[in-house]
Amino acid sequence: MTTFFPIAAAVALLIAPAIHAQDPMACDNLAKLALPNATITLAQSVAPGAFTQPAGGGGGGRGPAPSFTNLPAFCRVAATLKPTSDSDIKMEVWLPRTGWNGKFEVVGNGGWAGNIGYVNMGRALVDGYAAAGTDTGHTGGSASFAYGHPEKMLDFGWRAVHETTVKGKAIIQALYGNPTKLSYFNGCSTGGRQAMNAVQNFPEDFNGVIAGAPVNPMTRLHAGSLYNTIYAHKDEANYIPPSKYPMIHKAVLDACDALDSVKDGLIENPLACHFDPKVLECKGEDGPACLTAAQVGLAKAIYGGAVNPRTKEQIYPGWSPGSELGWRVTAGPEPEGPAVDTYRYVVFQDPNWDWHTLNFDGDIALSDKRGNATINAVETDLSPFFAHGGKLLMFHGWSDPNVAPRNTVNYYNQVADTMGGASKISGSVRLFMMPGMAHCGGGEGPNDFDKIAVIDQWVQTGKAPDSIVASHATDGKVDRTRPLCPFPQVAQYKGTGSIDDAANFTCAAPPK
Ligand SMILES: [Ca+2]
Repeated sequence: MTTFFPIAAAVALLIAPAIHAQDPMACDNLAKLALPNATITLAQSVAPGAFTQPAGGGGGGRGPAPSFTNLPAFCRVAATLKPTSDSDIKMEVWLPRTGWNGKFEVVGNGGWAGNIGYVNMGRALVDGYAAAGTDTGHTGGSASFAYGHPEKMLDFGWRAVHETTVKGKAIIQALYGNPTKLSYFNGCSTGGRQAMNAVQNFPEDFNGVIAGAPVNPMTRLHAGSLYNTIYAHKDEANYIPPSKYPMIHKAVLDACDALDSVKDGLIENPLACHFDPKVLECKGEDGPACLTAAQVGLAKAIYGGAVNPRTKEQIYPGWSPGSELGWRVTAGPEPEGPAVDTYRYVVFQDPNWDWHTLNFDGDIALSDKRGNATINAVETDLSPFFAHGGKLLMFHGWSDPNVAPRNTVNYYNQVADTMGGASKISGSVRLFMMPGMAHCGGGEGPNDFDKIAVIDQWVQTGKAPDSIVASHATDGKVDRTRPLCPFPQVAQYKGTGSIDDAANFTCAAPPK
């Protein structure tokens, strides 16, 4: 777009922070906005559907290759932030040209981040939000950036999201002339960990926070992941070939699907499922329909979780019955890449560290120390966030093979214990466990709901969600809806009507 911008207006801009949205030139002139420790590198009006993702961009999104043709006209602002001399944080804010709903959504990252979540920013924009995202201070999905760069580690750990939020609010104010009315953070996986850091360390940044499947404490999760890998390969006889995963999964469903009184291929409450893989032990020779005794040992290790061999302390909980189809993530041929990176670059600061050598006693103590100082978010007293009126929506798929869902249940219970019991926190935090959902989406269970609409409704009305309808689709067509229930409640069938229709279920305490 060709712009003409009188000098007088430019001077006025420097004096008055407000730029009026009706001024079609205002976006381009955000390039002149002065913000501390920040350089605006791009301020550009983007026509409807005209955005294309830069090479290497994206992340945080799921599904098919991103298409941005549905985006409305927006003002795209990119900035580089340097809160420390070693920082190099890239961020973007997308501001709707028309129809801004007055609110701000910051989107989270996945894995070791290293790119901006354009797909999720696009979704926020379509919903009428001003949206922001950050690469967290480095490029690419490896953690090698952190080697010898402690400040960059902190940028990844928590600072980039906070700085992006603060700068994003200032850019919104500058373009629209009004501050954002409400601000939300929306993340899953690493984004869930970022969400918990925001809640614990910057309780005034957001009015509502969505924390899905938090990779938190990241060092403990990655110890749990490597525990499975090490068990699988310390003796190759332990290794379960992925071709056996469906067989194990079917046996688990046969044992536990009906415990919730509905045979629907889903285990509503895996906490009540005490599947013993020993029932699958081969009577004679190894074969596709059974597990050897050594393989039974690995299956038990995966369900049981990482344990300190000396103290027997549970280092990290095991994965849940129902997760078998995804066991390749932690018990496959190779260790989980991000987990190895965590120990190489956060804990041992040794690029040549060999994952086979992880010991689950002293190394875990070291990982707590290094991790809690950088990337983990372990505080269970959330009073400052709640006192500020903040609402925290947590969710986690029960079949998640990447992040053990019981870890999120444990954290929720610890927050309740710290803060005087579940009834004291139910107006401020709710956890929705999702039967049959994999990591942040996918899987056999209802795995899709409008998270931002739920948190927005909660924040605006003050009424916490008592149930959320989620859906499952095949080839883009919804084939099941089901209520998600605030933990520890589970969905219970009313006894009549389709089991694929949420209307025929209620939320209730799990059957004894
Ligand atoms: Ca069931």
